[in-house]
Amino acid sequence: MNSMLTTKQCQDFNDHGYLLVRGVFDDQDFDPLRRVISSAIDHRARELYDKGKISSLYKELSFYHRLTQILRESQTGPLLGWNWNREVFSREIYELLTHQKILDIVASLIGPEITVNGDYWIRFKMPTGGESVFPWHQDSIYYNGNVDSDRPVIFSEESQILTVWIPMVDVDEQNGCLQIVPGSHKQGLRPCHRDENGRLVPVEDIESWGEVQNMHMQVGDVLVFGNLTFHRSLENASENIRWSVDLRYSPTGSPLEWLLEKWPGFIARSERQPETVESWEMWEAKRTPADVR
Ligand SMILES: O=C(O)CCC(=O)C(=O)O
Repeated sequence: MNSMLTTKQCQDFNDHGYLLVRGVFDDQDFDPLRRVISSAIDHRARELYDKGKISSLYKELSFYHRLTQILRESQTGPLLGWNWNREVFSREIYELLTHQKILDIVASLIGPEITVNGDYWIRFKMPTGGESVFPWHQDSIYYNGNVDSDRPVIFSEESQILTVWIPMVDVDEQNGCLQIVPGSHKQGLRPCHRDENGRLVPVEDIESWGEVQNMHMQVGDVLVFGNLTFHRSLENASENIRWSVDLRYSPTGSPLEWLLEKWPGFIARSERQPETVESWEMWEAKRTPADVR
């Protein structure tokens, strides 16, 4: 069944810079990815155990609690938690990235020639109070070359880079859901500076530009936003890790060589040249051995 967006949904995305699509997936659709994450956690737990940083492998704990415990005891993770890319590079990630429902949503917004950018992230947002806030930003600012100079070199303002943000637990203000400033994408790429944690934050009061929206989401919902849309994630004030995965897509042929060099991607869909679509094996071959676990 096709999952293309309606004209109204596309219009909303263009007007507000984001779109929340409810009930795209069932919880069990994430089982293959959970298995990959579990195995990556297992790998990490063994490393920490062998180094004497944890007293147990905590195998008896559930998927959702094991990493929290390991991180608490070992105190190894950065305060925001871990973001995994190469650690979960797998056929399962490929299958999520190329899931027909996601590609239909993406195609509705950027057209049928779709390249997956390799910078997908599994995020473990830790329950570490205020330190777990991910401050306001536009994704484009992280793609710029020389952001610390007075005049950043703009590489991606003109490009379309779509983020598809998918929670693996229900999210609200309590456990660090995303917030968005609707319409902020229309302001172009805004000046920023580095905060005390090295994060790139806007110098302007961007919250005054619109009514900040809390992205309450349930497992199965999908949020899509563009590279110029201001967003942040709130403090995780719950007891547990807030798990999510974010995926990125651009129209094939976008001038993003610098990005694809760092995180090789692949052509995921093509109406014009279907023979150019790349398989998991082709993507796997593009990653260097240092790039995969
Ligand atoms: O997941 C988060 O907390 C932040 C994600 C984010 O900012 C992004 O995907 O661009």
